[in-house]
Amino acid sequence: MSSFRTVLPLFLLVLAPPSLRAADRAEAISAAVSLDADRDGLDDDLEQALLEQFVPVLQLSARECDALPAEFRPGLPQPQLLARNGTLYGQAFPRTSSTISGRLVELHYYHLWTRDCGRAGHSLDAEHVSVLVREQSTAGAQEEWKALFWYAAAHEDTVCDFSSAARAKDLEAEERGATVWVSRGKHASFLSRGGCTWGCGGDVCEGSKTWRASRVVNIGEAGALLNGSEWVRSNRWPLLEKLGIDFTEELMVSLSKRKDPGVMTLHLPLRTPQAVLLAGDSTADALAISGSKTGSALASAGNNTDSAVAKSAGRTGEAIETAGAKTGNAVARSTKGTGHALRATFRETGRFLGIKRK
Ligand SMILES: [Ca+2]
Ligand SMILES: [Ca+2]
Repeated sequence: MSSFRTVLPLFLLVLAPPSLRAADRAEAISAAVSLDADRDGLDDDLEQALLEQFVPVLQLSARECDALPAEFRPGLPQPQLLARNGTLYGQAFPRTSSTISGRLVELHYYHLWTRDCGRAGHSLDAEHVSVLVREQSTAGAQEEWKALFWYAAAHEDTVCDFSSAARAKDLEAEERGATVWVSRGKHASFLSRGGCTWGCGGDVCEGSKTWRASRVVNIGEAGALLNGSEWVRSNRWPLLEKLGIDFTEELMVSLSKRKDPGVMTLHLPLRTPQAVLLAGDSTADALAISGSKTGSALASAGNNTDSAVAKSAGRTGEAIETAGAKTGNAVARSTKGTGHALRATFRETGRFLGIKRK
């Protein structure tokens, strides 16, 4: 392969039309032999090899309403379904760190859906998991890469954010993909089944079926998309903003120093509103079964909450504060409307919430 790469540019130089300026000829030749079509400084063959090595194993709900992650028709500015065939889309780009030595690459895996069919569902749903991998520097050995950290996005940048991260060795996923639980209908991603019970209580990961994707399509980078993935830029979903880094220096340090081998949840300051929302959802579900008017009131509160959350998507700071305030108002309104029945249910969940607030 390497000799082919050396000879090919010379061959193309001979074939390039003499009418072209020297600079144009050089550029044309460079494009023809480019191994870095997404211009991120990383060999695209290596990107694909790493994406295939670390592809995560998804645990999907047996009652998943949207079947499988979808493949979208290439070359279109808007996402259009080609098939619900479990295709995963990938991204790989080089990273540097002031605290972690060696050659680093961050990999993202996007599982894209035609719809979110959970509470306050909507068309199109973009979710992802990522991993930071490092080249092993063993002299004379064949190129080898190992995962350091995994990250799973769950309701990112909303008041219900319960994204998580873990060291790869703690997940037994240093040389291969981690197991990731995907909640039914909402498609939030979790590095443990237990984590699925949070995220505002709307996630369910029971009755999972294992899905091993046979195909990972590299979407390239924001400034140079690959394989016809122009629909990444569509404003119909917040996919473009997910192409940025997940492993900040701060997160790398936290994970490196962590003594607890379990999964680390992020955005802990938001736990209290999550607890309230979780109680609200649990209450709504319970009362919906009873068919009481309280159930309707809570369903309304749930819609208001989701609306507030949706408005906060893509922004953290002020937007989350706004969402939190609206969520609080929605829960407060539902509490007022449901009276004694709701308060009684909150008392029943009190012990559970007490545990979660530790
Ligand atoms: Ca590249
Ligand atoms: Ca890339």
